[in-house]
Amino acid sequence: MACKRGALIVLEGVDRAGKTTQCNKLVQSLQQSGRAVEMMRFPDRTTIIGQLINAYLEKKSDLEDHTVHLLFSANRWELVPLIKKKLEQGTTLVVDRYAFSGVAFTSAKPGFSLDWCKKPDVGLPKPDLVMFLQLSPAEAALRGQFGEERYETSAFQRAVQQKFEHLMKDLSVNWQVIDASQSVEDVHKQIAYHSLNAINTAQNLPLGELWK
Ligand code: NYM
Repeated sequence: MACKRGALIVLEGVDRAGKTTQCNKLVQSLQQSGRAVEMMRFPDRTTIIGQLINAYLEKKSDLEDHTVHLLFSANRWELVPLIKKKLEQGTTLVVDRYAFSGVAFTSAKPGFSLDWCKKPDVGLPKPDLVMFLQLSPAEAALRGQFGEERYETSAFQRAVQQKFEHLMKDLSVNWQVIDASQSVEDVHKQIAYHSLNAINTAQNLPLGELWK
């Protein structure tokens, strides 16, 4: 029989919730326990599509809103062959943002329905676990100023948070909400616990298709 597949684990949340710190810690702890694990992040700014997105986020270029939404999605699709290959080889992937950020950020713009925003990502590899790092706008404000990138204002982040809340009502996705106001170590313990469960469950299940 082929080797057991790895799990697709996603961390989501509004900006400054601690996703990147927690992804790094999770990868490190899984590696230390001898598991095959790698980190990915979206947008992946290293590809040609990713470079277009990067210039847009850094406000070095302007892109029409539908167009940039489709570029974010294309940036995930271009990595699907690699994602599938790694998972099949038994490597667990810890992913910093995925299609949920894609939908939450674009649908927070005027004139975009959640339904339209989901369409381009329908059929992507379905995460075995999506952990949402929950942080109130007030707590996020205590973590310092926003950066200079597009979308980094508290009004927009509040709208994004509401869109994430809609997405989390979808029980076809394995959501776990994590209180990100706790200490880095306490947040990590919960993330590690849910991740180990997901890794154990996923190894005997086929990879699903998102929103299908
Ligand atoms: N973002 C991220 C989107 O608007 N759509 C997407 O599909 C994804 C994956 O890009 N503000 C937004 C959310 C963030 C920014 O920031 C990427 P970072 O710091 O690289 O996670």
